[in-house]
Amino acid sequence: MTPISTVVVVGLGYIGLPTAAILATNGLEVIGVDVNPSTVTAVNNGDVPFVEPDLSIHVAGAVSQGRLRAQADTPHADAYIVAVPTPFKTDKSPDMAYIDAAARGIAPQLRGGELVILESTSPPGSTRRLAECILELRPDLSIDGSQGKPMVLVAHCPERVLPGRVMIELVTNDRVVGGLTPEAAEAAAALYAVFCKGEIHLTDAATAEMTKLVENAYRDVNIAFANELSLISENLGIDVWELIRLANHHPRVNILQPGPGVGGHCIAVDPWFIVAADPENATLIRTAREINDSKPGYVVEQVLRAAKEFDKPVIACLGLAFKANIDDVRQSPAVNIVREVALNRPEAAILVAAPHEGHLPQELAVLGNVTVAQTAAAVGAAQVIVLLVGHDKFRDIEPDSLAGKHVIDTRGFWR
Ligand code: SAJ
Repeated sequence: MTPISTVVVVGLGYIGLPTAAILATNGLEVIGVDVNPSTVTAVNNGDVPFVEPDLSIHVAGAVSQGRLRAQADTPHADAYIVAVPTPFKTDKSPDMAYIDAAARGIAPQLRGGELVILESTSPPGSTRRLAECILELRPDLSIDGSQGKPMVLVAHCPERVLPGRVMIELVTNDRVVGGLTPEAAEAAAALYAVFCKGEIHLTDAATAEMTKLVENAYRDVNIAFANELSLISENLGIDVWELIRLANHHPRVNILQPGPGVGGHCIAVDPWFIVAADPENATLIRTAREINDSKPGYVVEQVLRAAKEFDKPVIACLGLAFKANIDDVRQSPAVNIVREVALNRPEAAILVAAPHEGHLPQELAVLGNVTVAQTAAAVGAAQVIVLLVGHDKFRDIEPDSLAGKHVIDTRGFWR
C-alpha cells in the first residue's frame, strides 16, 4: 500500500478534530472535512468550536505549522479516517446516513492502495457496508485484490476516549483495530502507532465494532444498576451514596454512581445498536437503557413535588451538560429535566446556571420561563435548587446559601 503522508479526516467533531490535530502535530499532512461551514472556518483559524481541555493548543499549533487545514469537499489522501456521527432514528435503529455520505465523498477520490478507516461507533457490519458502498461506486477497485483489481484497505478502529480527557486518552488508551482483511488491520495499526502509546490489538472488523459497543453497554448496565438502587433506597429511606460507598469496600464490588440519567452521544446510544442487532437476546441491555432513560422523569417528579407549595416558584437548575466540566449537551438528561419542569410549571422562573455550557440549547431557549443566570444569583433567588451536573465550579457555592431551601442533589454532589 501507499506509504501514508496525507490523511483526510471526515467529520471534525469531538473525535475527528482531536484525531486530526494529533496526527498533524505528529508530522502528517492532515485535511479535515466537515459539512458545517462554521466548523471549517473555525479550524482554519486555529480555533476549536467546542470545549475540550488541551485541544485548542494542538489545533492552533497544527494549523500554524501548515499541517492541518479544513474544507468542505473530500480530497485525495493516502488514508481516510471517517469520524462522523452514528445517531439512532426514532425507532432506535441506527442511522447510517452520515457514514454513507462519507463513503460517497471518498469513493471518487480513490486510486487504489489507500487505507480507509471507520472510526465512528457503529453497529455490527458497518465497516463492510462502508466498503460495499465504496465498491458500488468504484467497481474497478477491490478490498482484497480479487480479480487483480487494485486494493483499498478497509478497517474499523473505534475511538474509546473519555470526553474531558480526550487529548490524554488518545495517546494512552489501548486501541482495537479490526480489518476487513488482515493487511488492512495492520495498515490501520501502523497509522495509529504514530501517536498511540497504548497497545494496539488486531482483530476482524465485526469483532472490533462489537467490542466498542460492548464496552459502552457494560458501563450503561452498571449505571442502570446504580440508578435502580437509588430508587429502591429512596423507598427504603436509605442514603444510596453511603450504601454504594460501603458496598464498594468489598474487593470484588465496584458499583458506579446514580445520577439524573445517562446522556452523551455514546453510552445512551450504543447499547441500542446491540439491541437492534439481536432484539431477542439483548434483554438485560435493553432493560438497562430503559432504567437509565426513565431517571430524568423521576427527577422531574421530585422537582415538581418540591415546587408544589409555591405559586410562582423560582427554581435554580445547576448545569446542562451530560456530565461534569464539559459543555456538551447532546442527549443530556439535564436539558430534558429543565424542559419538562418548565413546561409543567409555566408560571415558574427557571434559572439555569451554565458555567461551561454558556447558553441555552434551542429547545430551552424557545421556552419563555427559562433563562441563564450566574450561579450565585440563581442559588440566591431560588426556593428549589436542583443540582444536575457536578461541575467543579459549583464547589464555589457557599453551603450557607443552600440553607432553608429545597435541594435536590441528583449526583450526591454535596454529600
Ligand atoms: N454516569 C453516571 N454514573 C456514573 C458514570 C457516568 O450517571 O457512575 C453518566 C454521566 O453523567 C453521563 C453518562 O453516564 O451522563 C456517560 O458518561 P461517561 O463518563 O460514563 O461516558 P462518556 O459517554 O463520556 O464516554 C464513554 C466512555 N466509555 C466507557 O467508559 C466504557 C468512553 O471511553 C468512550 O470513548 C465514549 O463513551 C464513546 O465515545 O463511546
